[in-house]
Amino acid sequence: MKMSDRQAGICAGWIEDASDIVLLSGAGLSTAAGIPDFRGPDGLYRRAGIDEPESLFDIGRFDRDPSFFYGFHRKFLQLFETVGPTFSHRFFAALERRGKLRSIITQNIDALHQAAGSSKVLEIHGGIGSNHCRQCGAFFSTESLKALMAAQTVPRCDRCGGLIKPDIVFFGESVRHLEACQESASEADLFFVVGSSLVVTPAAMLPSFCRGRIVVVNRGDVATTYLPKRRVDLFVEEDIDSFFREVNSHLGLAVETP
Ligand code: CNA
Repeated sequence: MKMSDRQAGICAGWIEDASDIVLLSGAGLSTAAGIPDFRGPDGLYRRAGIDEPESLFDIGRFDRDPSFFYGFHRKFLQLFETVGPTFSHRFFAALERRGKLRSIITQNIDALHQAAGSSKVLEIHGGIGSNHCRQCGAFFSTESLKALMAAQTVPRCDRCGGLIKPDIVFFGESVRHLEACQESASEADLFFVVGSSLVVTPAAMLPSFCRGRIVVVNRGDVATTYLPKRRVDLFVEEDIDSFFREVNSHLGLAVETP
């Protein structure tokens, strides 16, 4: 029997026992949907030749030179025209329907958990679904932002000429829902970290609030600064969708097909 099959059996047993499951998801959960991650071997930064990923999402840099960010965001939004939730997004939505899930804390900005049917989602880094003018605060849907981007290199507010920014949390801005995320993590009896290198704080600190079991599913380096290896009950270095398909072969949840 493969090690990951044995781990899937153990994990399924823990899910059966649990009633307050929390998921902390990262970019690795969405790579199978076709959205590259930031730090994996085929990640977005490496592809774009960007050595310092933080510079792309640095709020000071954005205000000084928004064309740097928008050059990237244009390509990023194009990606979203063709993507949909993965098996694992749909698996966690099925856990919510089963009444097992306390919350999903996602570092992702792609709204694929909601597209899969999850409602208990805390977007700690915001999302691409809404945008606001930095000057007058006017709201812009992603569709209206795209229309402005079609005509301008850097989209400007049609009321005041201010700079429009997607509601993604940039480095230098405060994260969202931090208190609710910490509370969820502290009440979890089973905490999953899935597809995250755990290098971005404060999200990387959240597992340390958990008093229950911790399962990490990630193929690639996971920082141990805030989550020491000894604190992880199960470390699965396997493809995320393959692993949760195997877990579900034990649980038999009705995972909706897209
Ligand atoms: P990260 O630092 O890019 O780490 C992702 C991890 O997932 C890496 O260790 C990969 O090796 C691993 N991984 C990738 N694919 C798989 C797979 N199929 N099976 C197993 N492991 C896999 O991403 P984090 O989320 O930790 O970093 C935090 C940033 C990245 C957040 O602020 C996100 O907003 C941001 N981000 C989000 C998206 C998105 O919304 N989909 C995409 C790219 C980056």
